[in-house]
Amino acid sequence: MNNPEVVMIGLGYIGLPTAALIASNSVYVYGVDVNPKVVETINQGKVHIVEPELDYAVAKAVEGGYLNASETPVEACTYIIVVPTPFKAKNEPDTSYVEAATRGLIQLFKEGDLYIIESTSPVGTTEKMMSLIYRERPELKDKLHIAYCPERVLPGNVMYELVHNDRVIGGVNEASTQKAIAFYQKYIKGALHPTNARTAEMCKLVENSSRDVQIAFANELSLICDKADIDVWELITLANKHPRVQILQPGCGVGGHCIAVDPYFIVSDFPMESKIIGAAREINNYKSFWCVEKIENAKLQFELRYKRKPKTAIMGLAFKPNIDDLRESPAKYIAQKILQNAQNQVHFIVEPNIESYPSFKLTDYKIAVEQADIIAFLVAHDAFKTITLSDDKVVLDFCGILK
Ligand code: SAJ
Repeated sequence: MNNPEVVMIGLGYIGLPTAALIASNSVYVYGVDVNPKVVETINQGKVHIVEPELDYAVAKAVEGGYLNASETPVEACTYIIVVPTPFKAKNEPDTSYVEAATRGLIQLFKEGDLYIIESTSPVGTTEKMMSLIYRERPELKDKLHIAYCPERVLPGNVMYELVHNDRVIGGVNEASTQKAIAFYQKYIKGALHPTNARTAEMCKLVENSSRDVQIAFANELSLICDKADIDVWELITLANKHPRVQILQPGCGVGGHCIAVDPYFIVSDFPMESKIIGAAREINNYKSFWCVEKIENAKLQFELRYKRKPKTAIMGLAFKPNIDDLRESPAKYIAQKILQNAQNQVHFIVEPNIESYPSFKLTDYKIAVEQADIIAFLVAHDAFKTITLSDDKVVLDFCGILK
């Protein structure tokens, strides 16, 4: 097979679905990942991540010869970087994976190529990578197309949203923006909105930070209502009857590797200005501690009242309802804290969306609910909505499952 049209660096939750989408248009995509197991799995036409319809898309693309994977890149015309941008200590963003991926491409670039970063990045990253490229390849200055194009797909609905969501396309100059739009419009039905690289980088961060602030407002209400002896779920339902009020739902904290992380990209670069954004992160993190306290307090009250230690059911470990993803999950954190303080009491850990998990012995939710004295709902899984609870149970509902 001749040289690929597209090289996709990073074959994870976003990179692999994006590679499969492009390949499904009979475009040869050469995927690159540092993990040899990921490379091997994909070359077998299989997937290493759970995402509806992805397995079929990857199998078809690999079988058709439009997708293969390797640990090192080759020459192409379009290069897309979709590697993680994790955090170092003290919430400092780490763009070393983006830089390493870019360095691995520098000798492959030729005039007219398109270089895109999709990874969530601090503002200015794309311009930094441009300087890096032109320092090493001065003869290519202003002859490459360079853009930042964030994605906003929802885990669990990626294959649909990749095609139908609007996208923001931020070139380092007008020609780069237009070149990136011409590329994406071959695969994407959503509108493509042109802007510059810095605005596109900030747009991604602002989308998730705005949601984090909204969730923090709901979580703060839940703390206030607990003190005010008001049902926060009823309160929010009533407030949302207002035509222009849309308060989100309190939870046991904010999980996932996006909403709980992206706001720190802004706070770390603009610490003096980002007061609400920083405070929202603190509130959402504090909510998980607060849930641990409420559960421990309920256990103590039970023992004082019934002169015996309670059996406690912890309902849900995933980072959000109806998924099996426990990465950065507040519920998982709460369960771990409760078990650390177990004092040989009985605890039932429930997660209906997974079979097993290394650090927890899981119990079926029906058994847990029947045998436990205290039932703490952390995640509003649909499976829990059929549960009927006898009056003798002590119920803590941190996720509105009972409303
Ligand atoms: N949560 C609440 N209350 C709510 C809504 C959510 O407590 O009312 C919690 C969830 O339980 C979860 C966390 O917030 O722990 C995040 O869940 P989510 O569904 O809000 O978001 P993600 O992380 O699955 O996906 C988000 C989406 N961004 C926005 O909705 C602005 C998605 O579009 C992004 O592409 C994704 O982050 C990402 O990868 O950036």
